[in-house]
Amino acid sequence: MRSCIAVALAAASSLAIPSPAQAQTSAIAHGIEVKRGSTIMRVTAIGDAILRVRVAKDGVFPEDASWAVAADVRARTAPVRPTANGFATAAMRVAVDPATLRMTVTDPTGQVITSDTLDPLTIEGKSFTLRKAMPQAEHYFGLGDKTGGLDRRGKSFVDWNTDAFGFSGSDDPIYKSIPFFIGVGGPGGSYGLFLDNSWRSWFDFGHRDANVLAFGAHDGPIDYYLIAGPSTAEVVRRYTDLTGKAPLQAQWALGYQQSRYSYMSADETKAIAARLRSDRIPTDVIWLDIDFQDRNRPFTVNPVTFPDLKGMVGDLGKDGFKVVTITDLHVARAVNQGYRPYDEGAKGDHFVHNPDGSVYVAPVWPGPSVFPDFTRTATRDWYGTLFRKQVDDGIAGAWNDMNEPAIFDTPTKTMPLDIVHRIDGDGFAPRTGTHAELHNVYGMQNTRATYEGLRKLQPNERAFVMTRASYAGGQRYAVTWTGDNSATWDHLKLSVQQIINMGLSGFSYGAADVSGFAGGPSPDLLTRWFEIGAFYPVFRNHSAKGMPRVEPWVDGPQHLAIRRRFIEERYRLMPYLYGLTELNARTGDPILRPVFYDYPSAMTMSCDQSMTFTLGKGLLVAPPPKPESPQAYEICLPAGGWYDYWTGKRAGAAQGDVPGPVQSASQATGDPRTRGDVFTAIPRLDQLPVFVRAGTILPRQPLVQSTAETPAGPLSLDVYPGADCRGDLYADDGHSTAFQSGAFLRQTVRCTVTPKGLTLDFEAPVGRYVPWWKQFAVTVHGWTGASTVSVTGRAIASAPDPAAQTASFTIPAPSAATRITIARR
Ligand code: NBV
Repeated sequence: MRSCIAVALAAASSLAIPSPAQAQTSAIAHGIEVKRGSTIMRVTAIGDAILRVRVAKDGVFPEDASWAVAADVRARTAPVRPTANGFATAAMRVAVDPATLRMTVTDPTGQVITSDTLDPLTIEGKSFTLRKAMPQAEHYFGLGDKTGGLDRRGKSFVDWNTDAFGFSGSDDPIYKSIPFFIGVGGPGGSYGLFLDNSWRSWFDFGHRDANVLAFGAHDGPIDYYLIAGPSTAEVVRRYTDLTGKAPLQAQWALGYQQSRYSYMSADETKAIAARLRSDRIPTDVIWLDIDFQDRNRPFTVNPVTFPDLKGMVGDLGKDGFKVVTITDLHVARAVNQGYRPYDEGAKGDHFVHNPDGSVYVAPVWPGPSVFPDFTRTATRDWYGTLFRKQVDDGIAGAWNDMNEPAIFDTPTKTMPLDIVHRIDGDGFAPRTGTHAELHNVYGMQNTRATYEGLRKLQPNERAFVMTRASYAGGQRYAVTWTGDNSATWDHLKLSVQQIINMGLSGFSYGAADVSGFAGGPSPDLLTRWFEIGAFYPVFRNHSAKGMPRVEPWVDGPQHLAIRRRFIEERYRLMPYLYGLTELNARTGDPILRPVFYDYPSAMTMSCDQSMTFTLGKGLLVAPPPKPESPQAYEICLPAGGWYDYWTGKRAGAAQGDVPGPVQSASQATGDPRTRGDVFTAIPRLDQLPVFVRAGTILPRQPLVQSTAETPAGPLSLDVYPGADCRGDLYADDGHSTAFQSGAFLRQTVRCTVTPKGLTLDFEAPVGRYVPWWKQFAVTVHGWTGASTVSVTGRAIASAPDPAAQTASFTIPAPSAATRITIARR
């Protein structure tokens, strides 16, 4: 039952909303409802730190439905306590001025998390605009895959999935629509805002009006979520509680991946594979682009150029390669030609329609094509079955391209807005919707059909899908890449910024074509791209037809040696990387992150950090912010202490180490453990500065040529002493879903600096999976002098290396809680 908790006469009125005679606030279950004329605003708590805000423009709320937020999540609630003009949860206080609908959200101490402007809402016909204040100190991140640099402040963006071949660093919109951003640096800490609206939407971060953050959509529901932090990490974790975690990928998805538009024949594909192996370039995946198909028809294979796809895939599999093939969503309109996707689709009425009821036909790669109605459950289920042959042929994953959807020979590059889709499920009553409503979710539903189809066909295997277009929540189905970038230094930089922002927007498995898709990279650019790409969550080399070749060997042995060294390093880091993906699947923490994610103080450090990123909390990668320039640049290391990844020695002015490309220490004021550190680095093409947080225990493995190979020898554990010192080991079979029922191993290792040296505590492993490692090769960094190492009181041999400043020893992998002490002699 509703109780009226405040009634106010609307003395003041915004220009935008017609002034009502009366405005009224009522307490409802888990929130409040505010009526102002014919507008009703409902704010409810679906968690202590997550609010849902819905506005009925004309007194009637649209259906409670979402492509992004599952019904059971939308149904969540949190306890609230009514207040004079709103309510409070354990983490937020909400106040709404009934006269203007102006909402202010504060933390329990009264610090403003976010507040509306004085005229918070304008409704014009079917479109709406919402406005929030933009504190001076606040910066904005997220929005998925956008150009325009790391920080969104001062810029405006549109969400409308667009095939953007050759996009520039300022083109907008491009392929994806993720209407979610994070405000960082405001008085109440970081917060997130997700506008759950699939229509064409837009966000303006002080572009039009420097103090106003405005966003809106051309139609559709006013339905948004406010997510409190106060840390950025808490916002991202909560956002992925809301829209779903990315599922754990197979381990091979983390290996090096070789692609080209296109490897034209089985012979060429095998030759590429052979060269990768003979040149000792560790590789896991080879990709087949559209030319492996018969006349560009999805779900076919060219019988002349790929006469025995299954045989080829089997042979490559024996050599440790997986094969991923492209499957565009369009279906060739091949009437009476025995083409199953068309015949079945037409019979089952699975294609989208023109307003007059006829099937919509438009040109794409196969010529005249028809388009599955992916927003309809029955069509997704049918589409998923089409992957049976690929699965039988041993294809490891699917690549969904062109799913904005891209259409040829039309200025809009996509379907007309009045094309008719059918929708059902996800809270939607069965009904039709126009392309204007469903454009931005069409690609996501394409990946959903593919992912669910693959999961049904192989219920015990994880499913790998790569997509170009998507919408918020699409991370549940597919990994993604940034589309048709270009072989320029600007694009190399942009790729890092795109992947960072995608990771903050739920899409933790980001990739960009290494080399740039369009144009040919200089040898130096390609080498740098390999170096940085080796730290991307998904590492794929890909380039366009007619462009110069960009496989690792194309520029001769010196460049190849550098490129190979970085690919190898990625494989050594596989246990760490795989641990990060597993962490991501549980928490939503991105694999590749902005530095401020784990180190908020980095926001105020002086360096240009527009290309710096962390891989998990433990590794910080600092490429030159002007990657084409030979000029010296500054690297900021947040407080806490760091080691140089390559030399293993303490990095920092205070320690006097000047490792690797870091030529001179400068500007360090005070103790770097508390204030952070600034270095001057001189770029060298063969080196990339990488640092390890003091307090990291980094697992690494012996080199393999693919993840299919079992590493020979012990797992390395490099201990970099420091505060909160720990390492997390994770292993499972790398491909099946058995980990979900306990077939995994998780083991935490901690280290503590003691007056005599160090203790290393292995917790007992959890889970029933038996990993490949039998021993740990432990290296303690920053160690000088001889040491006595004992395992649960029993002395074992250790080897000090004064030059490297390490102490090393090897132990059997403990199967129970074990303490190791390392004492100075
Ligand atoms: O399938 C061909 C390409 C593909 O290689 C690329 O990665 C996609 O982004 N595809 C676009 C279609 C046409 C590109 C000009």
